[in-house]
Amino acid sequence: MRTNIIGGLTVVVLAAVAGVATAQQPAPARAVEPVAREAFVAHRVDRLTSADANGDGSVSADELRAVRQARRAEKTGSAFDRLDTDRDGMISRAEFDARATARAERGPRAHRGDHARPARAERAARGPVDIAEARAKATEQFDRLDTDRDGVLSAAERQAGREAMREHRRDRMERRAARASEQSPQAPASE
Ligand SMILES: [Ca+2]
Ligand SMILES: [Ca+2]
Repeated sequence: MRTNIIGGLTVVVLAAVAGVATAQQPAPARAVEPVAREAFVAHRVDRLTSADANGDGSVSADELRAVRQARRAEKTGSAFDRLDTDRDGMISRAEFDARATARAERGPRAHRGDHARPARAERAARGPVDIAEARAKATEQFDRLDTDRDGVLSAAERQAGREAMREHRRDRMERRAARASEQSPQAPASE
């Protein structure tokens, strides 16, 4: 009996050590790989093509909703798996508390819902997404980023594109926040 307990403890300690070891490993910086035009466009269009359940060349609001629901179900599944650390298919009080403690230690998370909602409404108002149009847009975007016109986005060209995109997104969010505070002066200022 006693050896059993000690054996169990050893397993717990080993698991904890393993957990710490994985947690402490720095996330590898995502390497920016060069990408050819075809792969670049495919990357942007493939998701639309797979969302186009009835194959009519466009992604309707319903099709988009179905994809979103599937993604949400997947996320819920992985959230459960994260909690169920001993993988027995149940979340014990201890597993639940461990997660809550970890979350409390990380501090409050910035609320993102306010930014996500207008984007979704805007998208819905635009109607179904035409896949051919999306392909043309992606090609156009590639050509804009491919500043040396060799048909391949080098790491530097991609990096420059990312920075421009980040800048653009920040501008848009600031404009949106400004608009929101005009509409409801009581709303808490978002950064
Ligand atoms: Ca469709
Ligand atoms: Ca290039």
